[in-house]
Amino acid sequence: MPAHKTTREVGTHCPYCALQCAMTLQITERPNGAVTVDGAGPASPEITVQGAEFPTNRGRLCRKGSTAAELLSSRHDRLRSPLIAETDDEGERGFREASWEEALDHIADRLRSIQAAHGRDAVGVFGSGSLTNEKTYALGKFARVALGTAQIDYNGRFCMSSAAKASTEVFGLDRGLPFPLTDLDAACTVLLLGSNVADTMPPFVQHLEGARSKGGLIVVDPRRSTTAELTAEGAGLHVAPAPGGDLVLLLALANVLFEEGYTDQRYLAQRVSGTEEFRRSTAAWWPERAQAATGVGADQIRFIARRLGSAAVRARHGGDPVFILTGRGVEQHRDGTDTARAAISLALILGLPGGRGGYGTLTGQGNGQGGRELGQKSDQLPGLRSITSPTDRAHIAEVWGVAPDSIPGPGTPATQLLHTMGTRTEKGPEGIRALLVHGSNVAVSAPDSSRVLQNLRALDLLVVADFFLSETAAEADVVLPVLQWAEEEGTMTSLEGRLLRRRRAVDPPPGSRSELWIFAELARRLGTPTGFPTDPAEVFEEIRRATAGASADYSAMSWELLDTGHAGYWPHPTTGEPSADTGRPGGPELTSTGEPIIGTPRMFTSRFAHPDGRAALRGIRPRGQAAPGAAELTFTTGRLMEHYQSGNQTRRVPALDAAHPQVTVQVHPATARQFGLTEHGLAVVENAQGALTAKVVLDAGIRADTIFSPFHFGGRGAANLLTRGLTDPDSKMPEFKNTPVRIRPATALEAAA
Ligand SMILES: Nc1nc2c(c(=O)[nH]1)N[C@H]1C(S)=C(S)[C@@H](COP(=O)(O)OP(=O)(O)OC[C@H]3O[C@@H](n4cnc5c(=O)[nH]c(N)nc54)[C@H](O)[C@@H]3O)O[C@H]1N2
Ligand SMILES: Nc1nc2c(c(=O)[nH]1)N[C@H]1C(S)=C(S)[C@@H](COP(=O)(O)OP(=O)(O)OC[C@H]3O[C@@H](n4cnc5c(=O)[nH]c(N)nc54)[C@H](O)[C@@H]3O)O[C@H]1N2
Ligand code: SF4
Ligand SMILES: [Mo]
Repeated sequence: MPAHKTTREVGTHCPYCALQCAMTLQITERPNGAVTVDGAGPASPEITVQGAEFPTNRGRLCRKGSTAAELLSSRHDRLRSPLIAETDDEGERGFREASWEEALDHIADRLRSIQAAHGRDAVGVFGSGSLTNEKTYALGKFARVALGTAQIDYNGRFCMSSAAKASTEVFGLDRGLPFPLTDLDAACTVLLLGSNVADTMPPFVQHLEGARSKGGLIVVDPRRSTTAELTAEGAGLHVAPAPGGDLVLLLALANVLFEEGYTDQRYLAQRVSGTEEFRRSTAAWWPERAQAATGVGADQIRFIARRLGSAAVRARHGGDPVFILTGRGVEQHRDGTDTARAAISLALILGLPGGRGGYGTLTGQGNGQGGRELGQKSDQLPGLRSITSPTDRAHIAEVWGVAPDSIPGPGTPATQLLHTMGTRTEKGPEGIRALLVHGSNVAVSAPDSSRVLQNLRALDLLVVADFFLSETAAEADVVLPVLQWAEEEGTMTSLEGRLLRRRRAVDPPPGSRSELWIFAELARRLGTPTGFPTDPAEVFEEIRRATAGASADYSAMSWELLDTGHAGYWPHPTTGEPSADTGRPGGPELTSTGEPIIGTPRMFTSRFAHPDGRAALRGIRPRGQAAPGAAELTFTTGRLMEHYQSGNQTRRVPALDAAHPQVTVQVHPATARQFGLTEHGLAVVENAQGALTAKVVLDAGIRADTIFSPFHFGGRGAANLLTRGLTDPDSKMPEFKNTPVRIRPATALEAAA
């Protein structure tokens, strides 16, 4: 007799990227007497996933989303107990299972003694854009209040910091898309720089259909990516500058727009400052000069500028909107902030932001937006508040119930934190001595990963919270098993600044604990008088108070409204400007699926976020870069459709693993001939940092001077063995997309290793 089955449905959002596609989980549970595959814990539910009706994904999911529930089912490699590292008599390192009591006591003891010996800032905390808003907020508070350390930063430093910095400087505020994603549908022209949405957010592509049908999708990428392919057959244009050429390309586009009179003089006079300064800095970049620097033809530069310019002129008279969007391809560079600034400046001189289209950056991680505004960045407090502003500090101190002076100042940005941790000089320890990691696999995803691995091993204490043993967790002194997306409640903020409810759908495996509970337990052991609520709804109430009056204001949002199908876009203040819900004659504005909108779906419609209400342009001058040597190629990195980030989740899904089981290097056929490489043979890519062994994939769509690998693999297949620790001076974002390397066939010995 089969056990009695019950099936129920839970509506939630995908665990992976910032598009946060809506999905329905259908959960079938067999209660009585069923045993799990591995004998540990209750029967695993069968879960199927279906895309749900929602404005951004409209029922569609990518392959990662549709297989996401496989990781919720009981699996042999799911972490089920805290682990403490031990070395046996032969010197072999291993883990033993420990109780929560023992693991947390041990961590608290070690933290206390490390801080007593080396000071409070000797302990670092590393967070993530994968954490819910509630966990992000609690992590920042835990670091500053319970540990009293300034040293907290997160993986969004690798992802969003350049575009965030540029938006903050030019617009006065950073919301990835300052308009709903569905506004793109009406566009006649979209300039998409360094983003491969067709692989990184497949359901997004439907919002490019409008521009494609009008021949207006322009993709800038050194590869003919899946997205660049969307420009074929009259749908638009693909241009392929050499990596690092984007800034000059953008300045050259601006040069043509100024020269040929396409700029919006009225808009600039009323809403923008610094135009003349910006114009002067573009004067040196006439198309022929830019052609020599970027490899994009002067004719193509003029063509793109005229297309943008004439479309913007039509938009001024009620025509279709025009958008300029950037992704990691142009942002993960030493000049990523300047490049994002140039893209925003281009949108401004055309008069686009605030109604006729505009600029947006495509946020990457599931909670990449909430992650960068709720206080885990080294220089930030919740609400996009500044950690150096006395009024911001006072507001947060009041909410936390601590003295303003007790809140530490700015800490060290991620790359520098990881590259100095555990190191010593003659004068003593250089960087932090202990690190707590929540939601990142830095041993794979940080630049110059062999240095990061070496430094992780030199720490006095490494604690990693994860649900699977990542390459980083494998190095830990203590591993803490935590909950996955559908095992806990919370909120996420998507790439369009929209708050979403993430719902608990299944019970977590016994032995794992929520991170909110871990923070509360550690804080108690460290003797912190301040409360750390363990209920996410309670934390959300605190977030509302902490962000009240800040630029990322969540104060009028509530879980009840989100639960009853309201679409909440921040800022949604309790005071000040009325929300779209209450302020519109004729009732609330609705999303394309009929949900009433609360908060601010479109920003900058009447003013920018600087005190004078104007957007702030200024001059941008490329700093110049050394050209690669004669035998060198430019190594750039990025993503495959089937894997997510460091691959710690997707490499465990059989179908995704089978689609891409090992690291590849994409090479132009002419380059392969030049260097003696054969298709599907193994190549060694190397430089002073290290060497990567990868399977060769020939592709005539990539520039001959450039090669590409995904960064989803660890060990000898980690692309970050080659990337350097170079960072953008303004944002401290690392350069993942422009590394000089050499390439050669692997020797028989290397191939066998
Ligand atoms: N499948 C999948 N989807 C994801 C993720 C994932 O890991 N896997 N991660 C999520 C996250 S966190 C992020 S940040 C986003 C990232 O999303 P994207 O920004 O779309 O991702 P990337 O593949 O890193 O880079 C995009 C493109 O930039 C190009 N590129 C490389 N160098 C340059 C350059 O110098 N100039 C220009 N113009 N282009 C260049 C690459 O060839 C690539 O096609 O994706 C999110 N979605
Ligand atoms: N060469 C190269 N390197 C890159 C990039 C690139 O384009 N090229 N892109 C960069 C970018 S944009 C990003 S965003 C980073 C991402 O790289 P990582 O920061 O390494 O991100 P993930 O692989 O998503 O790591 C998340 C880890 O946390 C776990 N996890 C997921 N959710 C939670 C949670 O709620 N709590 C806890 N405790 N753990 C959780 C997962 O199992 C996984 O082990 O990589 C960067 N590195
Ligand atoms: S596009 Fe992103 S959010 Fe949507 S299903 Fe794929 S990974 Fe999930
Ligand atoms: Mo990212």
